[in-house]
Amino acid sequence: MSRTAYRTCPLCEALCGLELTLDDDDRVVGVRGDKADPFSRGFLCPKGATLGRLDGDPDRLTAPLLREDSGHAEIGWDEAFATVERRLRNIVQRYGKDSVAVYFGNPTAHSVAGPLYVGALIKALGTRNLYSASTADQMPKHVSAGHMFGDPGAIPVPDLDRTDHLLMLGANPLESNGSLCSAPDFAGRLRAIQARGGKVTVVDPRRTRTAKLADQHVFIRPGADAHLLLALAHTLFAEDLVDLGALAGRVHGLDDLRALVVDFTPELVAGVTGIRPLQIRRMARELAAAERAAVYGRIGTCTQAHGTLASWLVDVLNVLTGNLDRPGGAMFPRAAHVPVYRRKAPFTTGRWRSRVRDLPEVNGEFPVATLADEISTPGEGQVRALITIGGNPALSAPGAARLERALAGLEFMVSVDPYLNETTRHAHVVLPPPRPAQTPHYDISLLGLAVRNYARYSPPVVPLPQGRPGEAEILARLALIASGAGADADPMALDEMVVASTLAKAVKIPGSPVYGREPEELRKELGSVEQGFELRLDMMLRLGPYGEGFGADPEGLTLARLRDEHPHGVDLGPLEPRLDEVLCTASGLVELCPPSFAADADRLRADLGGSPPEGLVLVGRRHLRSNNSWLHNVPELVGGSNRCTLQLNPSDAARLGIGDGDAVRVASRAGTIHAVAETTDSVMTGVVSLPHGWGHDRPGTRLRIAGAHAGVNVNEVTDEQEIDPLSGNAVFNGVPVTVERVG
Ligand SMILES: Nc1nc2c(c(=O)[nH]1)N[C@H]1C(S)=C(S)[C@@H](COP(=O)(O)OP(=O)(O)OC[C@H]3O[C@@H](n4cnc5c(=O)[nH]c(N)nc54)[C@H](O)[C@@H]3O)O[C@H]1N2
Ligand SMILES: Nc1nc2c(c(=O)[nH]1)N[C@H]1C(S)=C(S)[C@@H](COP(=O)(O)OP(=O)(O)OC[C@H]3O[C@@H](n4cnc5c(=O)[nH]c(N)nc54)[C@H](O)[C@@H]3O)O[C@H]1N2
Ligand code: SF4
Ligand SMILES: [Mo]
Repeated sequence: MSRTAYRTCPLCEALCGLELTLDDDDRVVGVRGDKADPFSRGFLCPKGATLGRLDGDPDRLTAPLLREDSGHAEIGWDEAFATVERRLRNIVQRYGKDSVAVYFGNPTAHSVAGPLYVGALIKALGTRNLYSASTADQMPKHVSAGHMFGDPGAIPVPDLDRTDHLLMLGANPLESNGSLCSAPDFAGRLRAIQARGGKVTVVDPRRTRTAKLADQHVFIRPGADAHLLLALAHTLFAEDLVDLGALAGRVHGLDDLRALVVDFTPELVAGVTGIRPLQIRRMARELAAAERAAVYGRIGTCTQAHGTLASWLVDVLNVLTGNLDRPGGAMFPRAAHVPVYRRKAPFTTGRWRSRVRDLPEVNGEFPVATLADEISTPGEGQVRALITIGGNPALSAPGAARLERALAGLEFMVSVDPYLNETTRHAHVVLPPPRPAQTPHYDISLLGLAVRNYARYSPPVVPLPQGRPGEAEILARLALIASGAGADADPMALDEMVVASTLAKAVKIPGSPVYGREPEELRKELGSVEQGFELRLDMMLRLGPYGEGFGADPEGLTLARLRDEHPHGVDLGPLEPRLDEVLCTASGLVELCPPSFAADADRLRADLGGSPPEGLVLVGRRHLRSNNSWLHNVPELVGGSNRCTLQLNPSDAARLGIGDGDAVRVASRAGTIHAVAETTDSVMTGVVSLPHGWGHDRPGTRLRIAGAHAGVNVNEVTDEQEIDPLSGNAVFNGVPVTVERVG
């Protein structure tokens, strides 16, 4: 007898509801879109459709591993935690707290465990050596939001379902399914813009599937988005098209901005962007003329040399056209688990600096681009041990070959990861989280980025076997080890501590639903739970904007109500203007021209002048059936269009004597790799493209399918010495390379 169960897809930011079919042995034998989910309404992509294959992957680790001379061998959970405790304590005693680094990767943003426990682990370790995939991804957007709105988490999303005009830069949602903008069936939502008479414009050095769907595609030279956006702002001022609308009186720095953009004429940036001045003017006029418009930039605008400036200027345009915080413009979603009464201290960076390259801390992190430096440079404060959680930096970080060598030299490494892969093969202890079917789901990191206010909680579909910890428990136990409480401490103790301290704060904040109440009494109302994360999630939902407020609104959300009354999720309505809830700059205004950004614009001027740069530059690309480095072990998802080829324009190929299918050598300052050429006019001249997440030919891994479709690691040619200075973000796009035919 088969049964049906429901959960959210954990694989990307689209948050699709899934309907799973399970057989008698609790294997996932079928996956369909959950038609009753009010947000995704049955939408599903090929990755979600094969979640059963991933869930049942025979290469998935089921027990902890210990690295021995002969390779990795299985050990018991107690022994694994005891080993971690012993070896970490030893290293901290000898070298101090900063000798232990933490790196957490992309899947931690898709779990309950990551957002709830990684912070506690870092606090308990007391280390400043914190690294994550954020500095290979969206850190520029956090810095932009931090300086403009005061809160690095206040990232506006395009109100896709109501806009009439979408200007999209460096995003390819038809392959990625969207990012920093959760919108299941992104393509359907773009078509709906067109169906209601609106316009979609895509700016990308490649003619992507998204560009083909769009009404207009504009090729841009990689890394030149900030130049383009400044010229668009220039045109708005020059043609008297600036109209702040309801934002008038709520922004600071308009005059500084006007002064900054005054010489960035469309003519001036035409060479560096590769876009004709007339085209730029037309784009600015259309943006200003649209009833409701939104500008949206994603990874192509972040992982480049001017990532922060480009991210900032996207929202500058939203402000200048009066589209920030209004329906159909760029809006701030309201997540059900984030209290709106809490005020954050205004954002700042550089509170401490990295040891080797003297780079500023951003959001409490150092750039992943300097992790290899900190591990391999001797001296006081050198990193000797590393904890990775849901990350594969051996493939995903810039300058990856150097980082891999550094990983191999660590005294101790522990990885929380379901696979023995290119990174975790270096770990002395691997702690595997259970399969998705055994894992609860609530999108703590992503619901604040959804294009409708929405919430969904999925309990585990299959119970955990006796003695097997969930990922929340694994991370809680690591945090307790780091705090000195020991490998045997009750993991729930951590959650009780967090709940007690959150409630103690909440009762003191006027405006909170529990202002003036007794924390102990509130704790009692939460009752008893089986697992600590439930306690915390329940508390967060109750204190949140739709919450039951510990009695303040008896109809409001609790974890039990979300789980039992809304098993397919609950629609909490369209996005609403809420700038006042969000803003926490020192001035209380939107900072339109933060001084550090204006100063960084000098680097843009250095790029200007004369003829466009010669030589080839490298950009990335994503394929629909990929997910960074870790879905290549699912047979249905490799092959076909999902191939690790070097795409180049036929005119460049002819000039270099390269034919389609030829073997080529791609070289940069950082390294050299070999790939197969694929000629296509979908990439502009002067640009070549390789996807990331490949290079599965390392010894000592357990990835049978991926190993047979190895590909090459593009990050052996991306350069860890090049970063966006304001955010420390890696530069994956616009990397200067040479390409030659071999053989
Ligand atoms: N050249 C180039 N490089 C890039 C990019 C690019 O566009 N071009 N993109 C960058 C971006 S945007 C990102 S986000 C990074 C990603 O960088 P990473 O997060 O470092 O890499 P992933 O490939 O996502 O690796 C995810 C890891 O998590 C493990 N995992 C899977 N599920 C779970 C789980 O439930 N729990 C735990 N604990 N682990 C799990 C997988 O086995 C894998 O080891 O890569 C970056 N690197
Ligand atoms: N199928 C699939 N989906 C994914 C992932 C995956 O690996 N595979 N990864 C997930 C992750 S971690 C993330 S962060 C998101 C990313 O989601 P998206 O941002 O939509 O990612 P991409 O598809 O890489 O699109 C980036 C686009 O930027 C273009 N580009 C490169 N350089 C520049 C530039 O200088 N300027 C401009 N304007 N464009 C440029 C590239 O050609 C590419 O088309 O996707 C997520 N979803
Ligand atoms: S679009 Fe993303 S969330 Fe939806 S099914 Fe595909 S991978 Fe899962
Ligand atoms: Mo990402």
